[in-house]
Formats: sequence, C-alpha cells, structure tokens
Amino acid sequence: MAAPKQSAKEPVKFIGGHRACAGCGFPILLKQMFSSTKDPVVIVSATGCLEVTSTIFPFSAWKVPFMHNAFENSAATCSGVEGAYRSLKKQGKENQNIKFVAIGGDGGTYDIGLQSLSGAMERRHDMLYITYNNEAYMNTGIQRSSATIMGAHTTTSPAGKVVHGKTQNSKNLTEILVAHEIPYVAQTTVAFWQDATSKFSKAFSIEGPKFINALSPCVPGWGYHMSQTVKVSKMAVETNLWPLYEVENGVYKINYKPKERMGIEEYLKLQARFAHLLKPENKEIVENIQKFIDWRWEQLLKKEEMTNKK
Ligand SMILES: Cc1ncc(C[n+]2csc(CCOP(=O)(O)OP(=O)(O)O)c2C)c(N)n1
Ligand code: SF4
Ligand SMILES: [Mg+2]
Repeated sequence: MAAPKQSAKEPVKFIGGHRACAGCGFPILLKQMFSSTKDPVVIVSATGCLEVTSTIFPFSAWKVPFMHNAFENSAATCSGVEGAYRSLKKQGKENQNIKFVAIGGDGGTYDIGLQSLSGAMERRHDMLYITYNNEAYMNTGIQRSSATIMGAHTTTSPAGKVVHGKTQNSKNLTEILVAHEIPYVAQTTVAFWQDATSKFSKAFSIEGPKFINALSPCVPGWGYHMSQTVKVSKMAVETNLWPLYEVENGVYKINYKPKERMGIEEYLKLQARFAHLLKPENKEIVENIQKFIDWRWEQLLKKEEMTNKK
C-alpha cells in the first residue's frame, strides 16, 4: 500500500531542536511514521533515548499528545488510553478517528516491557506498537540487551582477551509477536523510506493490534560516523541480518530479497562495536554469526513458502 501523499504545508509533528545525536536513527523513523497517516495520533512512550532527548522540560519536540510512562509499561498505558477512547466513542463524547501508538526502545520492548506488550496484543487493543531497535540500552551507557547481536561490544558485554563481545544471539522478537497471531507484524529500518512508510500506512489502516520492529542505528553505540546512518541501515538488509518482511494475518511476505547477499564482514567493518571481530583469531566467531544469519534467512524463506501455499 502506498503512503498517503503529503504536502509541504502539512504541520510537522516531530519538530527539530530535540537533543538526539546527529545521525540518530529514530528521528528519521518518526518522520516516516507521521508521514504515513493524516489522522490524529496519540503517542505513549517508554523511557529511553527517544523520550529523554525529545522532552527536556520545559521543551517538547512533539506536536501531538505525548504521554511518558515508566520504562516497562508503554503498551499497558497505551491500551488503557485506547480503552478510554473506545468508551468515550460509545458514549458519543468523541468522534475523531484517533490512532494510538506505543513506542519503546529494544530494552523497553525485548526485555523489560515484554509482558506489558504481550498483554496488550493478546487483549486485542486497537493500537500500533513500534520498537526502535538500536540493539542496546543506549540512554544509560550502551548496555547489552536481548536484541544485541552476537559479538557486539557493549559496556556489559565488553570485548577483551577472553570474551569477544556478546556471547548470545539476539532474541527473535518479531517472531514472538507473530506467535501472538495479531493482524499485522513487520520489520523495517530507516534506510528504506518506501518500505517503512508503506508498513506504517498499512498498520494504520488495520484495526486491532499491530507491531513494527524497526532497526534504528545509533552513532555512539554502534561506533560509526554520523554521515553513515543510512549506509549502515542498508547494509543490515543487504547482508540478510535484518530482513525486511511483514506478516499479515499469518501470511509472510519478504519485501526485499538481495540478489546476492553480502557477507556479514561488510557490515561488521562499518562499526567500532565489532572492530575486535575482524582480527584473524576471531574468524570463527564471524563464521558463526554468518551461519546463524543464513539459518534464520532459510527459516524465513520456508515460512513464506509455507504460508503462501494455496
Ligand atoms: C525500571 C527502570 N529501570 C531502569 C531504568 C533506567 N533506564 C532508563 S532508559 C534505560 C535504557 C533504555 O534502553 P532502550 O529501551 O533500549 O532505549 P534506548 O535508550 O536505547 O533508546 C534505562 C536502563 C528506568 N528508567 N526504569
Ligand atoms: S545515543 Fe544513540 S539512540 Fe541515543 S540519541 Fe544518540 S544516536 Fe540516538
Ligand atoms: Mg536501545
């Protein structure tokens, strides 16, 4: 589905002047999200870089209602707000078509907010949950989360002589959400504007719970130059590390299949968090990462084939 046409006259809903780092991924993502609907939007946000950098009292970068809640309950708060709205509509006290969006980082979604997210999806609230996944707890100093990929150096999975960054693979949260059998689940990332806006548009057009997992590069946490955000995001897709796909009512669609997937080294060498992996003695770790990526991709292809069988 194409994104709704925007005119330059339409008011910007996430404005400049916020304190996110130059080159941060999530301001791009927010522009993609807001350009995908003309309906009023209510935002509920977990604690994290996005909230901290955009709501420094007495300033706010938000031109829409914005509710900050605790780190772990963005989905629960949003479901409460959406429930109240439904009640007001029933009573004839509200007639706008409002979209409810809960946002959390990977720490606030993959880890600490998972039960709250699971509950809101299971109760079938009419809301969109977006995680901007920068693969660590960035706001508090780059600690590993269950979204951090194997081998990445973080302050709680440091690369040294014995251990070479995070020792576990990342959790596949997108598939956990697919298992909730909700109407719409998708993965996207900031470099693919058309992909992201199509997915936000589709999510806004569907009634019920929706989930979008958006890979969102982080300049200091990943260790790349601020001019390289789009390149890094693109390479995550070209290497099959972060496939662009969607699952609509249980049917998988891979939105982009690289003609020839690039080797993961091409992605690793762009970022300081993986610098230690490029040493010859860590070749085996890189091979294991590659094997894991290829295995996940194969699983995804099979799911697409299986769910599209007539
Ligand atoms: C219950 C609770 N524990 C810890 C914190 C401290 N804290 C605030 S933001 C944050 C990290 C958030 O990580 P993530 O959700 O990935 O968002 P990011 O900062 O990466 O954007 C932490 C640990 C908190 N606010 N509340
Ligand atoms: S630390 Fe990372 S996620 Fe946080 S504002 Fe900076 S670039 Fe964005
Ligand atoms: Mg994070």
